[in-house]
Amino acid sequence: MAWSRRPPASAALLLLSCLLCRGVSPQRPRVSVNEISGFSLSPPYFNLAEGSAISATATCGEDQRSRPRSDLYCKLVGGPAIGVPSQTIQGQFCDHCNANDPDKAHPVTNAIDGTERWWQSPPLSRGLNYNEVNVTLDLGQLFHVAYVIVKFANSPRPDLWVLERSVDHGRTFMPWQYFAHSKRDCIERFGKQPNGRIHRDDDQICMTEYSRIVPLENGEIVVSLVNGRPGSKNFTYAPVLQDFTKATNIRLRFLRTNTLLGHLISKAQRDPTVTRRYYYSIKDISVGGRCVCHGHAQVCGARVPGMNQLLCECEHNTCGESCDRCCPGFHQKPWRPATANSPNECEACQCHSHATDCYYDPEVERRKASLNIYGRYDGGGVCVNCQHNTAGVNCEVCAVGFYRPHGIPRESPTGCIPCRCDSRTTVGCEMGSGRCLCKPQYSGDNCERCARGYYGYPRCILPITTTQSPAGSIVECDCERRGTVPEVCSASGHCLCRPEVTGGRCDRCQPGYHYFPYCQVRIHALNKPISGLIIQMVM
Ligand SMILES: [Ca+2]
Repeated sequence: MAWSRRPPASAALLLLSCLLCRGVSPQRPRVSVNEISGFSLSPPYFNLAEGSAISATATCGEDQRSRPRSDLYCKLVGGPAIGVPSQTIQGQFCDHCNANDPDKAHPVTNAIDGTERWWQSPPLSRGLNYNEVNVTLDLGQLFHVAYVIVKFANSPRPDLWVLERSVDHGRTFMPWQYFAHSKRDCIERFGKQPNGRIHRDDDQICMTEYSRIVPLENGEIVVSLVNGRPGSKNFTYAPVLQDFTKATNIRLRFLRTNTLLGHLISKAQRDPTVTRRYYYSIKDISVGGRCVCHGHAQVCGARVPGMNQLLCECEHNTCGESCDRCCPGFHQKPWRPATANSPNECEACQCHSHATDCYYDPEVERRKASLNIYGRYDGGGVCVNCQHNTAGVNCEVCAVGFYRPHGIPRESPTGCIPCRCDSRTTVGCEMGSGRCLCKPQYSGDNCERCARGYYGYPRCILPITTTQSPAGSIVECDCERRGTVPEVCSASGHCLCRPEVTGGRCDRCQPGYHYFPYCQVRIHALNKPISGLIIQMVM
């Protein structure tokens, strides 16, 4: 994993040193320098390719079902001065790929093995469809990628291809950068101006300089995804660039091999002596990147035993593999990435030692209904699963049926004790005093009688239905409640009407009053064209 195990290419070192040089003198070691930008923390860069899984859609010496086969290929130009005769055909240096022979196998894992061995695609003599071959790196988790360096082997660099990324573990891919030999291809194939200036952090550019035929072997392509972009000097303030550099998978989507005489390919494309010289080969892929920790970790590398995964060592009370959420119990404020100006720490909720977790509710914050650990109503933390018979946003009150006597601190785990009230007539009791709190239909110190307007203790119902009462002992009355005074009816069962209402059930207006249940004196309706119907009362 460390650079020291496998020294990177000179270009990689140069890029890496540029990435790390901010605030670091050139004499300092170039490895494992954690970047701290103000309050924002970042883990060091390393070569992500070494720990990734790699696959190719086609490989020389293997058929489409990965069974060994023999494929003849030749180098594009030149032959060995001293060559084995069988390897020279018409002056060309030729050889076979075969997955069965360790010396002639070119599996795609060779592209990240740190040795001189290389991956090779089937020559086009096996089929022109092998112009289109994908090599995909599965990084296993989300990383920020700063650069990709591809070193080719015994073939030129590709003529036409796209570097792509996925942020959803390979379900979908999007372009990162386009490469074409001709400017015309940039426009016609990709709809991009060739070698255009980068204006935005997420511009997908098309470059022509990396598709030249020379060098014929051992060419390199260096793709910097951070340097040269507007946000590169201020990465922690550049959310677009942060998003642009994220990837879980990287795909090299090759579309056309380079050819020595590109304009003759159409004539020669059926000629195997020509097309067996056209293929892709990759000696090494390096991917400079680091964990996505959102500014909340300086270290990323703690591997979960048995799992090929790197984890941010999150600080600032953040949790998750990329410190992308607040830890349980720290949701007083919403999660935010750290910036140079503020660590944006996750803040503990005030649950008075009665809960271990909480969630953030913006509506609670707006109402200033959540107390923070500093005693201020700031933030929107809502405690969940309050213990010890407590309840409330901050577990600050006792649950229904319990009360906390005067003088007992909120934090006391035994502070909330049961009310001494009849649950049939009460809704609990008062905090502090323990005095019983009656349900609406009851009143009295011990809720031992009906409230005003209710009848028939202990049922204490509203008098809304008419029943014949043979004994006359239970008084219920049938009144139109919109027309009565709050008491509804008298003890003898007569409906008590509002002054402007009449009728046995108080269900109509007195003479001279209109529109039950409003029963106004008189109403003029004026139809105005703009404001619509306006009702004007004339008293
Ligand atoms: Ca290699």
